[in-house]
Formats: sequence, structure tokens, C-alpha cells
Amino acid sequence: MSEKLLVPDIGEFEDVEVIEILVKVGDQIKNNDPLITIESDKSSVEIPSTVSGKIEKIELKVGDKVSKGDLILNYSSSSNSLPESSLPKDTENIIKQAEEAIANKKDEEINTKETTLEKKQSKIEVINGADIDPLETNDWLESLSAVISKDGNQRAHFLIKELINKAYREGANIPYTQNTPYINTIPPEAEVKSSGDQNIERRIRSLIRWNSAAMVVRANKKFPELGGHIGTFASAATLYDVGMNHFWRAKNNRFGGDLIYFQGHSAPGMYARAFLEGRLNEKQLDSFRQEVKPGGLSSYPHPWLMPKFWQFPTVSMGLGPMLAIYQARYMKYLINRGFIKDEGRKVWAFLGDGEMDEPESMGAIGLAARENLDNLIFVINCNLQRLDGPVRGNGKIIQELEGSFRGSGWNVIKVIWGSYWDSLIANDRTGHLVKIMNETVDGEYQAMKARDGAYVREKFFGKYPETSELVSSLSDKDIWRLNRGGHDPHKVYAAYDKAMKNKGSPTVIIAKTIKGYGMGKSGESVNTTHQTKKLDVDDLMYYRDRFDVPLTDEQVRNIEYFKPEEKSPEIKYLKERRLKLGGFLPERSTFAKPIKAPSKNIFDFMKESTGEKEMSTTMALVRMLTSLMRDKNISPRLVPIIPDEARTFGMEGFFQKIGIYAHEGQKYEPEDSAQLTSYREEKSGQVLEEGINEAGAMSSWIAAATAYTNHDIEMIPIYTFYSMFGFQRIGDLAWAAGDSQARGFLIGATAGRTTLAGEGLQHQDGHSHLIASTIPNCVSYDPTFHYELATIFREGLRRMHEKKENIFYYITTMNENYSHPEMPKDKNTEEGILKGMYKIKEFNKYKKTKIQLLGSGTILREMISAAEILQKDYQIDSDIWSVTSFNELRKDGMEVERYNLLNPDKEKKISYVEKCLSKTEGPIMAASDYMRMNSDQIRPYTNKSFYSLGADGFGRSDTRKNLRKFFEVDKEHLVAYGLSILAKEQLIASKYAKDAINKYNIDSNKPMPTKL
Ligand SMILES: Cc1ncc(C[n+]2csc(CCOP(=O)(O)OP(=O)(O)O)c2C)c(N)n1
Ligand SMILES: [Mg+2]
Repeated sequence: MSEKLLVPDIGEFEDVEVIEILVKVGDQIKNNDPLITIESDKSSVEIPSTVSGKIEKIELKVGDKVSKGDLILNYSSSSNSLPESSLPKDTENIIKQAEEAIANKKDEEINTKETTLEKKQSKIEVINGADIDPLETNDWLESLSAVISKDGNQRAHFLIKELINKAYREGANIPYTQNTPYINTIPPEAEVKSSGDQNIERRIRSLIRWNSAAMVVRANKKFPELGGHIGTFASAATLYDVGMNHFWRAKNNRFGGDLIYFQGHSAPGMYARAFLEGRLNEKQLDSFRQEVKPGGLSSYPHPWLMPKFWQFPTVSMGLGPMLAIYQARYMKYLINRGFIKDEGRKVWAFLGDGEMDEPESMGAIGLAARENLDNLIFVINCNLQRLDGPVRGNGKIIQELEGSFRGSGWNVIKVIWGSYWDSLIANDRTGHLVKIMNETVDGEYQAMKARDGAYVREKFFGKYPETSELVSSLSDKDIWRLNRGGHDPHKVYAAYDKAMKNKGSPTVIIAKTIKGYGMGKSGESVNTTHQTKKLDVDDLMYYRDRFDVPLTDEQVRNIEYFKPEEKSPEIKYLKERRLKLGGFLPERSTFAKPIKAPSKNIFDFMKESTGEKEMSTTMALVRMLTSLMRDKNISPRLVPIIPDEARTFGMEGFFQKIGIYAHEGQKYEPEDSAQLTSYREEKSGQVLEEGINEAGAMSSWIAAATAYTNHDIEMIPIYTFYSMFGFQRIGDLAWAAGDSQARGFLIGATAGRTTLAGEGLQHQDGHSHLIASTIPNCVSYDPTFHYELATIFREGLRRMHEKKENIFYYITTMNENYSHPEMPKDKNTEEGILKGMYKIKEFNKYKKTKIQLLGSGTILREMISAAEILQKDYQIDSDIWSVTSFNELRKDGMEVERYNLLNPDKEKKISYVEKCLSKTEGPIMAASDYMRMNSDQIRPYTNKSFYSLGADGFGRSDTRKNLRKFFEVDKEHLVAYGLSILAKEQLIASKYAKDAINKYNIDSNKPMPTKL
């Protein structure tokens, strides 16, 4: 039976044009197969089938305008079941949930009734301050202890929760506590014990400590300018060692590997371990911070410089935590999309307590909890110090962090006190010890560790008679030995074990340590620890003795490294542990298969003229991506990333087509569920819709753009953002992306200072290309026409994802609608587009005076209009060049110039700019929608007179026309400037320029736009 398939509700799309028919008569279609593509003035979307059947007749043709309810085609149905989309698929669930909610509400009502009744009978008062009835308190506490010992912690937790809830219902205003007491989260009896050989592990750790300090000291002895850090790793050695010996699994052919973000300036410790493992030799340790000669070791983790070693750049504080969160999230994305198996891999991030002050460090912790990232573990090394002094002299960083992370829904494990404290805390029957622990501020804790046992006895335990008594049988030496949790391998092991087993939330381990641990007078817990990079002989002797490093005095004086023999128990143990955990860490490798670039003709439709039809390059991009999504090879690998601007960019069609990633799927029926562009969230959704969070979106992009190494799968991330909120906003992350060897596309949409009408100073980007040019492996383009965009994009796919070049692309697209010409037939056009410029038009009618006009982005169109006026009104000929990338031209120019200067005796190479322009006639006038510096970049690479125009200064809101006039890049200014340039070059009389200035009402006395 023949049935009709109609245009569904297409939201705001009314009377829109059909631009593609994707099926033909006789085709067998099924639900979700794309049928036609429609396009409004700002976006294009596919209309998918909602039925299954055979097409009998197609009622539309390309160019038709359609609205909701119009007939698309007739088909014969293959079954007479209802169209699958007629009932929203979640409706039943929703009804069920609603019914349950009503039932719950009834229960609640009953409860409230009960409580209102009870309210009259009892009133709980919470009194701050002194205990008014210690006996009663004791009763409660003993009851609690009984519950814990009889029914366990969970039961105790339940009862306390019930009590608190009850208190709230009774109207008691219980003060909010975000903190637990200043003691370890895991009580000693609940600690899981390590199976490792503690003695041997201690010896190994001591050697790593020594060698790590030695490499810094040796480097600085040679070249005092080199710098380096000893104190940070000294404080973190145990935290790393326990992970290396027992927890962190390496990547190999059976397992994907845990991903560890090492704290940037603890790098010497990682090198020192790799030395014992035989991965680095003495010579390499001796070239710490001397990387210019190949084989040197980088100061901090830099994958660019040590691509087989470091995986993540972390030293710019705050980026590590954020990147790690999005890395863990992206790992789940890959699992949920079926790209990788769920093997229980973890992402660990080591962070400094000072680093946690960076807004970026804590900025995404809510997301980590919301997305239940139980594959994420933060370890915050709280040595209480940063660079200049204490992190929280007057407060307690550990408690502050605990509150923030607990409040955000993380599993918090505090590792404050070492095992020597266990018996003291157990004997603290009056609670005075914990009271002092709570009262003492970090400034005092730090000062104590810079002194000795007698000082601690007096200042800490001496506060109350009860605590003085508690340590009366301990010597000052014993007191000094009371260790901090982060230096106790047992406590650290127990915390890591618990973190590994945690389900449903991310974990943060907050460990207390001592900065410069073991460095003694030279740098233990003193404010200058951070900068200590030289140790004198006495300090070195002390350090050796402190950790029992088997070196003679002479060897210490020579600051020799120590590596036991291969057959020694230490080396055997260390290697065995790593073997058991699958290999060495850190190690960077990739086994990702390349993605074949799409066939050359996939974008052929973008080589045609759009005729009357006007569209923006952003829209052309969406068209292009829509057609890429039909390429079975490429489509699944695309990772569109959008920071809450999909509708701005006309990308809302992606929501339905490929879904928005949501780890819990969609628990609600979206308000617009009946529409074609409905907000469809799905567990296997492809789009990363990041919300208003450019830094997060960029972190996601980096995770996807490095999936080829971290997950051995090549992905194609395309992050589309408001260009002004791109590099300018997240510049340091873009720099880290370069270091990480990210591969993918960044699209700066709504780009250009005068292109984004109305929005004003904060929105108008006139410099992102200049920032992009500062990143050596970023390739950037500012295309004007759709075929340029297609050519650039396809080449990007080929270079990055097929040829695996470690580059990333920044392409600007605009939101200005105009018609696009067909691609010039000249065979050099494609090469020119990719190299950065090609001749797009020539005016040669008069053959008297000529000018070379270089335009980029939307200003190319102004340039073409100006050329027409120059020809018509002033008989000036011109060549017009479309400059797709001043940045790429400059790179080529620099390289050629350098070659020529270094090879004075050889035949001169010619830069591409010179190749294009040297034989042309007339001076050059270049302009873009960016600062003059953009086009100025190629000035040195031509011998011709060169003048550049651009949008220098703050943007402001107005129409495009007025903005271009203001910045003097509209066609009228270009004509006037062009004539003036020709006059200056004495090719025409100056009166023509003056005439034009008058004709176009150009105020020659107007101040420079940079001053307005
Ligand atoms: C964004 C940024 N700002 C400043 C620095 C310079 N810097 C390096 S280490 C450091 C102090 C770090 O203190 P903390 O995070 O507590 O680490 P610790 O060495 O104490 O473990 C500073 C300010 C940096 N690396 N990155
Ligand atoms: Mg610190």
C-alpha cells in the first residue's frame, strides 16, 4: 500500500530550501536513513526517514522550498506497524517514573504528617560550644562505638545520616560541616596492607631520592644558570614509589595502561627511577635541562621534546588537573561509544597544594563528580608550601581542599598522619590530641618541621596537659620521628588501594608531606625550599646519611650517582614489580592505525558556485561535516566539540543525527522531542556539548586529539568556538596541545574584527591568527570561499590523520552570508590555497597602471569590489590574490630566507610569496579582518613596495558596513588607499587619491582607530 512521508516538525526552519536529495525511486529505506538535506540561511540539516519501505515516488526536487507537513515521498511500507518515531521512545519510562514519583510523594506526605505531629512533642537544640552534659555525650558515643563494632561502618553511617535528617525535619539548624577531623580518613584497622618488601622498597626509594637530587646539583655545578628542583620530589617520593611498585599498570598488548599526570617539577624523580630501571644512563642524567644537543632531558614533562617518554605536559600549573579530568571523561566516552574496552584503566593526577589555587585546578571538579568519573584519582601533595612560602599559613589547606572536594561529590581520602601516630591517636581518650591537630594552622606545622623534637614537644604537645602527658614517655627523637602520612608507604598504599576500588565517584587523596623531606638545614620545610638547587658538601653528607645511601664521603663529594648492580636485589625487585605491572612508566607510544582521507571528490559540491545562494563559511563547514558524516570510514571518528554555541553555528542538526554524549543517556523527554533538531542525549552520543566552558572544551579536544597515543585510536576532533573565546581565552591550553602533539581541527567561528556585526569589543576577534602563529605546529587558515575551506580541510585530514603529521589546524570561519564562486579551473589553485595565496582575479583592461591587491577572509570581497571600482572609475588594473594564510606564507618565507643566508654560496631559493609576486606589476596593498601585523608578516619576503591595512584597535558594536568604514577596510577606503599608494609610488597623480578621499567622505584627520 502506498503511503506518504511528510516533512516533520523542523523547528524554526520554515520555507527552507532542499539542497540535496539523498535517495531515489526504488530505494529500500529504513528508519533514520537520511532522505534529503534542507538548508536555511544559517544551517543545514538532514531529514531522516521515520519509516521503512520502498520509495515509489519522490515529490521534491533540489531548490524546492519546504515547511512542516509538506510531502517528501510516497513509499510502500514493508510492514503495517506504526512508524517507529510515532511514540517517543522514552514515554513509557517517563510514565513509569511519574507514577513512582506520585507514590513517593504520598509516602512523603505521610512522613511529613508524622513529623508535624512529633514536632509538638520534641525539640532538638544544637548548642555550640561547651558540652553541657558529658555523661549524655558519652552514652551517645558509646552507642555509636557499639554499632560500629557490631554492624560495621555502613550501619553507623546510615544511623548518623538518619539522625541528621531527623534533626533537620525537627527544625534544628545544624551547622554545616564540610570537614571531617584532621586525621586520616582510613582508620589503622581498615588499612589494606601492602604485600611488598618494605625494606627493599625503602632502599630503592633512597637511591631514587639521591640520584634525583644529584642530577639537579650536578647540572647546576656545571652551569649555575640551569635551575631545577629538589624539594618537590623529596616531598613526593613515597607517593610516586608506592604507585610505581604496586598500582600503575603500563600499556602493553594486553592492556591499555593507566595514564599518569606527573607533577611537572617532580620530573627529576622520574628520571632517577628510569635510571635505575636502565632506561636512562648517566650521560643522559648529566644532560638534565640541556636539551639542545639530542638526548638531553627536559626540565619538565614535555612530550614534544621527549616523545617516547612523557605523555602529558603538566608544568603550567592548573592545566594538569583540568586535562586529567577531561581525559578521564574522554576515556569513558570512548568506552561508551564502543571504541575501547572497559578495562578498569585509571587516570592519576599528581598535583601540588599551591597549584590548587589556580582556578583551572578546581574549575572542573564538579564535572568529574557529575560524570561519576571513578576512573580518576587526584593525589594532592600537601607539603604546605608553594614557591614563596606557606600555602595557607593561617589556615589548613588539607581541610579546605577536603571541604571543596566533598562538597563537589568526590570520594576524599586524607592521608595526614603516619603509622607512628597510630598509637598516640588511639590513646587520645580525652580527644585533646585531635583537638590540637584541628587547631594548629599550617604555618605552625611547617615551622615545627623546620625545627626539632623538643620544639614540637613544647609548641604542639605542650598546649594541653593531657597531650603533654601523652608523649611524656617519648624522647625528643621519638617525637621527631612521628611521621606524616604522605611519607608513610603503608598509609599511602592503603589510600591507593581504597581509591582503586572506589565506584561511582572520582577520588582525591590529600596527602600531608614535608617539602624538602630529608634535606635537613639546607632546605627541609623552610620557605626557600622550592628554589634549592645547590647542596653544599655538608648537606649532601646529611642527605646520604638520612637515607642510608651506600656512598663513601669521597663519592658524595663528587656527587656520584648510585646504581646497584643489575643482579642486586634492589634492581631485580624494581624490575620485577614493573614487569608485573606490564612495563615501564612513563612511556609514550602509539599503535593507532591511520584514517584514510576521504576521496578527493567528496567535497566536489563545494567547488561549484553557490549561484544566487548566499551562505557563510560557517554554514559551508556544517555542509561539509554533514557530508563527511556519510563517509563510513571517517564518520565515527569525528568528535564535534561545542561550548554551548551549536545554534549560533547552525550545528543543531548534529544533535539528532549523531546525538550528544551523556554518560547516563537521556532520562527525560526533551521539550523539543518532536522536532528534527531535538536535543537528543545518548550514552553513545558523538557530540561533546560542553556547556559554557571553553577551557573544558579545549581539554576535551586535547584528549581526543591525543587519543592516538593514549588509546591507540586516531580520532578527528573538531572544536568549534567563538574565535574571540579561543586562543585569547585558552591560549596556554593551545600551547600544551602543541606540546602534546595534538592532531585535530580548531574552528574559530564568527571570526574577524568587522565580520561579527553588533557584538562589540569583547566579541570581535582581530588577532587570533597572530596567536595561532606563535604555536610552531599549528597550521592556520583564514579562507573566504567554500572551495578554499574544503581544500584546506581535506588536506588537514590527509596530513594529520592519514599521514600522522604532528600538527593541528586552526581555521577561521565567518557568519557573514555571501555567494561563493566556483573554484578557479587553474591547476595551481589547490596548491596556492594550501601554500597560502593564489591569484583569484585579474583586471587588465587598460594596461597602464597596476596594483597587486591581497585580501584575506571577508576582506577579500571588499578587495574585489575595490578592484572593480579602481578599474571602472580610475582605469587602474589589478591582480587580486586570495590569501588563505599569511601565517603559512610567513613560515615559508622565513625558512627560505634562512636557507639563503646560511648558504650564501648556493643557488638562491625563492619563497612562495616571491614566486607569486616578484614578476607582477605595481605595488602591493594587503588587507585582512585582522590587525595589520597579520598581513605585515610577509612584508620581508618581497622586494616590492608593500602596504598593509587591517582592523587594529578595539572592536565595537555596529553594522558590518560601519565597522569596515571605521577600521578603514571597506571597499571605499581600499580604493582611496590604493590610489594614494599609487600616487606615493609616483604612478599616478595624487589628485586622484584626494578626489577619492573627498568622494567617499573620508576624514583624513580622524585619529587612528587604535586610539578610539
Ligand atoms: C601557571 C604557572 N604559574 C607559575 C609557575 C611557577 N611555579 C613552579 S612551581 C611553583 C610552586 C608550586 O607549589 P606547589 O604546587 O605547592 O608544588 P610543590 O613544589 O610544593 O609540590 C610555581 C609558582 C608555573 N609553573 N605555572
Ligand atoms: Mg606545595
